[in-house]
Amino acid sequence: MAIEFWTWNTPNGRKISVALEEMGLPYTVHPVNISKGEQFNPAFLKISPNNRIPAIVDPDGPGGAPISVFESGAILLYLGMKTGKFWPADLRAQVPVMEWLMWQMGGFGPMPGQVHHFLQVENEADRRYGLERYMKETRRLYGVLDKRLGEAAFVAGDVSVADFAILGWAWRHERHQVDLADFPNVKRWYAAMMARPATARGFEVALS
Ligand SMILES: N[C@@H](CCC(=O)N[C@@H](CS)C(=O)NCC(=O)O)C(=O)O
Repeated sequence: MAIEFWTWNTPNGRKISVALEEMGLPYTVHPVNISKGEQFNPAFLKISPNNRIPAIVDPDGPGGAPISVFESGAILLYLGMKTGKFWPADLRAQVPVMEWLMWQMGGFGPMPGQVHHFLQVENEADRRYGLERYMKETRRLYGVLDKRLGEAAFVAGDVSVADFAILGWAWRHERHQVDLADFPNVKRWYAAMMARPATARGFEVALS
């Protein structure tokens, strides 16, 4: 049975459409218009108590009973563990996937997200302060990623759910004003990921 995918056309939403496509899982898109406040609808809050997209409902959850999952990192881990795809079986190989997934969730998302926010601030002093702070940190994170991708083809060696998580935000590099030419290993990885047919479908599917 198809997984219900509650989402909107944002970096955190795209992580999951890419993963669902890459894993070949059937799903139905349920748009949640976050600019109209639909994330506060009681029915959505039941599956996503932090009023954020994305969330999923898997009718074929563990033991054959339905399960809902919120937080994109938890969804990626759930889908990886459920299918055994893009999630290695071996604990040693799982460690870098967890590391880079947590790195994305804790920094490479929250920081460029602040850049997106401060770009819209009208008060010039506030805008300058916020952009200086968060653009600097965003560029530092791109530097960390670039170094890693100079050592490994994908962040955890083979393509994993961690790449899908990071890609969702790298997809918005123009919006947070990062030129990938400054980070050649990220640029190479970005092109390789985007050339994957299932990943491309994950970015093309209508989410809004
Ligand atoms: N840590 C969460 C963040 C999700 C998140 O920030 N979602 C945004 C869209 S990208 C949202 O739903 N915003 C609605 C709101 O702030 O009310 C995750 O990774 O799932």
